[in-house]
Amino acid sequence: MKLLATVLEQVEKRNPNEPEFHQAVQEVLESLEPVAERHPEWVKAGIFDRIVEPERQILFRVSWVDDAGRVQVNRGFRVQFNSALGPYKGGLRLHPSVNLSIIKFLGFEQILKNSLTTLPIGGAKGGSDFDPKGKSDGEIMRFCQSFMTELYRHIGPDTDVPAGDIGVGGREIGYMYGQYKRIRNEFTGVLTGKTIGWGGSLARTEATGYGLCYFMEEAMNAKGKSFKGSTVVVSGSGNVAIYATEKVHQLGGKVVALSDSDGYIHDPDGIDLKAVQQIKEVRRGRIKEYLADHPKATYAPGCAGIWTIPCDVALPSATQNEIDGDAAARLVKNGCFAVGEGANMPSTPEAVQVYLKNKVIYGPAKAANAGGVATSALEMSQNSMRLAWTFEEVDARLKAIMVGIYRNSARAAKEYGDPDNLEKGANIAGFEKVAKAMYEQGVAY
Ligand code: NDP
Ligand code: 2IT
Repeated sequence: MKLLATVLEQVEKRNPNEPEFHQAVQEVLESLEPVAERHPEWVKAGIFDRIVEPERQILFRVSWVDDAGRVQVNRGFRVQFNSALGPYKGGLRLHPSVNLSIIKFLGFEQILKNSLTTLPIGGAKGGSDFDPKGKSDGEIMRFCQSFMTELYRHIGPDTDVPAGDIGVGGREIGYMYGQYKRIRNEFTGVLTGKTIGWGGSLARTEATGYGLCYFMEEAMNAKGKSFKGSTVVVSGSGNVAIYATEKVHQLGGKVVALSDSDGYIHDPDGIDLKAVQQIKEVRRGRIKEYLADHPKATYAPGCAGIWTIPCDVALPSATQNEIDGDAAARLVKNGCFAVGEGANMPSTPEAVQVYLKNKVIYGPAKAANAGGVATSALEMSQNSMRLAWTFEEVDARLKAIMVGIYRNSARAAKEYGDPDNLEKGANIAGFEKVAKAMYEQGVAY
């Protein structure tokens, strides 16, 4: 990096102890060097310096009362990163590991991801270090209400529209929406990922996993490959992993492994998805319970081992940095020819180097998993119109958007002289649109 080295230096200096944020920024800036060379007017207008600094960061106390009557205190976050293209948009993560570095890396990625969808949404992320595991329904509800009692003043259907991420699904969105409505006395599209019947969009639940497969199918077809007949390993067993698995099966592939934060299951006959949905969506149980009525399946504790299972395609769909350089090398050695990122930043920089060196068809997160937020934007459109589209209509739009993201990323990669590098292509294509908007909107003196 020449032109942009000082931007990265400044980010590291200004934001000490934020390794995930540094990682996400560095990966993007490395791709953008040729863009900076081609657009000196963007360098002069400080676009690169401005895009790495959030427009607003909100940190707040979330106190709530547990079932034993004890007062609990968590920390809430909302980072409103960039509003050049539309209202801030991005999910809320509830996980004990949540801190400012993680929310900022996610918010930064979200700017470019949302740009790639072509829909009018800016970038944001939020959440809390609250751990939903083992909490009763009442505790979840009281936490979500307390969280929204502060957050409501910072969001709105034309300002900032949060949604789900790790630990936040239809149940949590419902409790948060109820509290927002109670306080504001308004029924608007302030959150997406709502359930069906009161403003949620059909196909939003499926959208991230389905979109991941639509993107990867397009990328693989361009290289004469496809899901049909392929063996697939998916990590995680949450929203993204479940619906990625469903779509892989519909497209003629076979998912043989899934995981949670305790360990992974391997079922060489192909995962029985209905059983997994019963365990995870209905009982909120652990993936290990799959063994009870699947005697041929095996279970191993720990997350990393899942990448030692031979497969054609890997779809990491749990969390950040779950595939390191060694795991990537092992995947390649076992014949894996494609990696599609359902999770955000699941591959370390070393892993990405292994993919690129070995010509693995690599679908980077901000492109491959954009189907969730794209369908959130379709939910916003339906809420504004006070109309609801059919499942087929939303799914068809989702598919067209994912194919478009692939083509736009491949186009930018080619235009900048690195035709097979979809990571570079996605970064450049996503950035160009935001940079142009920021440039045209000027800078306040
Ligand atoms: P869920 O909460 O539904 O599922 C998360 C899954 O990942 C669970 O199986 C969970 O296991 C596992 N997991 C979470 N944290 C860790 C960890 N630190 N180590 C190992 N396993 C872990 O979340 P989603 O499926 O919604 O999200 C998964 C990924 O996809 C995240 O990276 C998210 O940012 C990304 N994403 C989600 C979108 C969406 O629309 N939901 C859109 C785009 C990206 P356990 O139950 O044991 O915690
Ligand atoms: O990472 C993501 O894109 C999401 N968690 C979905 C965000 C959204 O607003 O639907």
